[in-house]
Amino acid sequence: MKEQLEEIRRKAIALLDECADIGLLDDLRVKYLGKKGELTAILKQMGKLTAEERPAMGQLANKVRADIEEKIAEKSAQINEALEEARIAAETIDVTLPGKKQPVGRLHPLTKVLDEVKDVFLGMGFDIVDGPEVEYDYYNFTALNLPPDHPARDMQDTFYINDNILLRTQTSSVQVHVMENKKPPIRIISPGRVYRSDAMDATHSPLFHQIEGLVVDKGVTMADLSGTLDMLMKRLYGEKCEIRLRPHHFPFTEPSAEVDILCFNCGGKGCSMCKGEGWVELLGAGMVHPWVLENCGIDPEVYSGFAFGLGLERIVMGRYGINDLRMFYDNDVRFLGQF
Ligand code: 2NM
Repeated sequence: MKEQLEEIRRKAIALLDECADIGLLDDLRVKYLGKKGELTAILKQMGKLTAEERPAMGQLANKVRADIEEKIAEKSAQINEALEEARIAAETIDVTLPGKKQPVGRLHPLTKVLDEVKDVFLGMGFDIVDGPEVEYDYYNFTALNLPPDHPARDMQDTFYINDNILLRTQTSSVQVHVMENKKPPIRIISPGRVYRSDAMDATHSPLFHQIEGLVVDKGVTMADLSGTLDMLMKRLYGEKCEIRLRPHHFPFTEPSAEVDILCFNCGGKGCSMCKGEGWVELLGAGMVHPWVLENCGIDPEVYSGFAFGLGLERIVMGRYGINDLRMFYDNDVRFLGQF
């Protein structure tokens, strides 16, 4: 038995010495010291010994167990230390290396110019109002004095969801909601996405952005409209910018006007940009039609208002000399990075 015990110690220590893996170390612990291990198996045979032999053999068995345990502890410490060293080595950062360049994003040109326009109107005491892009036919057309047979309602131009629900074609619908729900004075702009059933090309897109404005109060006149737009254009295009109103027709305003600005390229002399005109058409405007006010529960005998609508894309294209609308929606960073 003495030989058996010493053989176990010799083999165990030899194997442990070679061991470099924490899982293997545990396997060895079980193999030698576990309940079904080799040492336990020997100890079970102690009963066969004489009473004289037993104490010495017991002592030896305990010594063998202690030696193996000590070796396991020593090996375990060694292996853990090596693991820790490897981990630290793997995590080492060379702080002297140059950093990785993080590309910085920027605002989309449409967002940039819209922010400027919002600033101008906030400065004049306007509120900025949002509304639904999916709208009832009533708010998009009927309340705005577009009778059921009006050509602008044609299926060709409008995305209909069903007979009386559609994707808004203008943000005037938002202004109808505001006039229904709020008593004058009203001073708002409603910027946002609008939808028209057009094929995409350099100057058309089924989705684009409008900024519509509305002022309703006692004694509002065409002079207020003209002054407001003049201020907007001077802020957007510089102090030298001038506007001009030409008579036009819209169903929702009376009188109505198209608004031009003095060509910022040639200053009015006539060039390729303004096609020799000296003026560039930029937006539509007018005095809110009395029937529209009435539709919204505002008494046209007491109140009057002006309204205007401008296309954001067109302003941005003019500002930066962009000649293809599609570039706004391509998400090409070579384009977007220029603004
Ligand atoms: C335009 C041109 C002229 C307009 C009218 C209204 C409302 F709701 F007050 F009737 N909002 N916007 C309007 C007027 C829009 O876009 C070219």
